[in-house]
Amino acid sequence: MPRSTATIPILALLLTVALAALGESVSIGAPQPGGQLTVSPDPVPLGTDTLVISGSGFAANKYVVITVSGALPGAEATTNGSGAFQITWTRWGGGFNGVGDHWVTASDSRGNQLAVKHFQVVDGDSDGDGDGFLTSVEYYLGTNASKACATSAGDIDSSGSSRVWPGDLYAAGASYNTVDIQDLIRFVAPDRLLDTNVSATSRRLDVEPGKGAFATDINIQDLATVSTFSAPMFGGARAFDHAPCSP
Ligand SMILES: [Ca+2]
Ligand SMILES: [Ca+2]
Ligand SMILES: [Ca+2]
Repeated sequence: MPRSTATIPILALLLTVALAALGESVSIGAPQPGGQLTVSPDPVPLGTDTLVISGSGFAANKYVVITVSGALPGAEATTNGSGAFQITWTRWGGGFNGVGDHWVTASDSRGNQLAVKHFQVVDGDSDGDGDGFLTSVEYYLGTNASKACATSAGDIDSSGSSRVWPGDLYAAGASYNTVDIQDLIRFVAPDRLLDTNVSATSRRLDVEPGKGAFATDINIQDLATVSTFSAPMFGGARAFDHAPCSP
């Protein structure tokens, strides 16, 4: 065999190793530093077909492979100089058609897992805990969509409202775990929030999300809902002045 043909593959191999060492000197055989992933929306309503997947805290200017468990396609992204990326991912075959747990995984080009983010596909049009409010409304309000009755001090927020039952806006004393006149008073005292738009602190009162037919988010409709809504946990009876919610 002529010497020249044997040396070409060896030179090519050496060149490849040298280039790899120059370009990725810290990552040969070792995973990139991992980062944080976020998914929007979170949770994901049933039927959603598009997610915005963002990452931060990864190595700068690196190729990242994105996978969503139980769904296709896989995707790829390249981090910017700050180690962040954002992609819009669209599920093949249409929207998520079942509730349940999923995970977004970011891996490097060698398949090393860098970060994992859990998310849930939820049915926003159901009232899973039977407290009279749809899951989508509970997520909007920030209340627990799988728990109806307060069971501990941790279920009450700093303003005195239930973190688990949207109707229980005043969860103290005789009004704890019940809906009564005290809950309606929250719309006007200690601060008058009726006929205002939501802020970070007043969103909890917007139990009929948004303005509807009115000029402001928190309006007479929200007050009417608190005084008239019925709840599956009470056999469909009106919640106002009903016996307390019992865990
Ligand atoms: Ca609830
Ligand atoms: Ca109450
Ligand atoms: Ca409203």
